[in-house]
Amino acid sequence: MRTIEAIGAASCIAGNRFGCCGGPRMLRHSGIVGALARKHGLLLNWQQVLEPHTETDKETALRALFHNLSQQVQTLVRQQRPFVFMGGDHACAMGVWGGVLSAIRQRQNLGLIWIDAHMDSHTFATSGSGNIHGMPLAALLGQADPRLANIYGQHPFLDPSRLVLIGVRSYEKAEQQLLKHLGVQVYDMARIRRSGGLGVVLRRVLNSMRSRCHHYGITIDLDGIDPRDAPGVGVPVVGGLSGAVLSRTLKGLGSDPALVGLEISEFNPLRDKNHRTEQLVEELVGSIYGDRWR
Ligand SMILES: [Mn+2]
Repeated sequence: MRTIEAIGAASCIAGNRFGCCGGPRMLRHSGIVGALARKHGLLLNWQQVLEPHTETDKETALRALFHNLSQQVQTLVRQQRPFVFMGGDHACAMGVWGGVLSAIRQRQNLGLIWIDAHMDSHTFATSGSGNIHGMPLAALLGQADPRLANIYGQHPFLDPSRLVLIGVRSYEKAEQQLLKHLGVQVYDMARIRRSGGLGVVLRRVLNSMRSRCHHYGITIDLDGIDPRDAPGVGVPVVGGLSGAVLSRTLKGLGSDPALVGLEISEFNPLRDKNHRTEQLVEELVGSIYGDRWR
């Protein structure tokens, strides 16, 4: 049996729909707990699940939440304890990966695999909706406008050459231009098909991470996966990644000491169908960190 640190943030105030704050509760209290132990040999050691203080204004609440989240993450990374973080909406990535970057303090050494239907690279200046969960990558890359930079806080920035997006199929011109300008690798669905499929692409990206980075992390926005496999998300987009191929390809990755942690975001239990998304979360966490992968 293996034990992994679990952290969570029940925060959905940066999105356009409420419901994804139920994610951590699900992973902590549902049948997943038993299934992870029984089927995958995995126990989750839960830390306190954070919540935003919504009596203040939203941006102040998020800044404080991400600061606290970053502190939790930094402690784990410094102690070399790999973690699974359960969101919450994807804005939480600012606290999670900002925390990892603060802990390792060598920005050139962190690689990040960003699985998502969207580019999440807006700022307040370019976003039509103002939804902050569409902005975490701009902040992590050091491309924020002053309002967004204030939410991100004093964290170091991600090196764009060590970031790879996979599963992208819904974005706006300003986001695409920003990532292109920075030279970020983007595997949209067409490029994934041209390159031999998700399994081939993921293995190639993982090999590149291992050879070029001392540490790397994975963030899975569940909307990157096809809505047939993961219907329980806030912003579903058809034509996405196969949940089965994703969990099969990531199997056993948790035994790689270079993997600092895993973020799973945007799970909305209220929109799930027949527990499909819930089971996929179990499969992903179990196959990455469980001990039954040989
Ligand atoms: Mn996202």
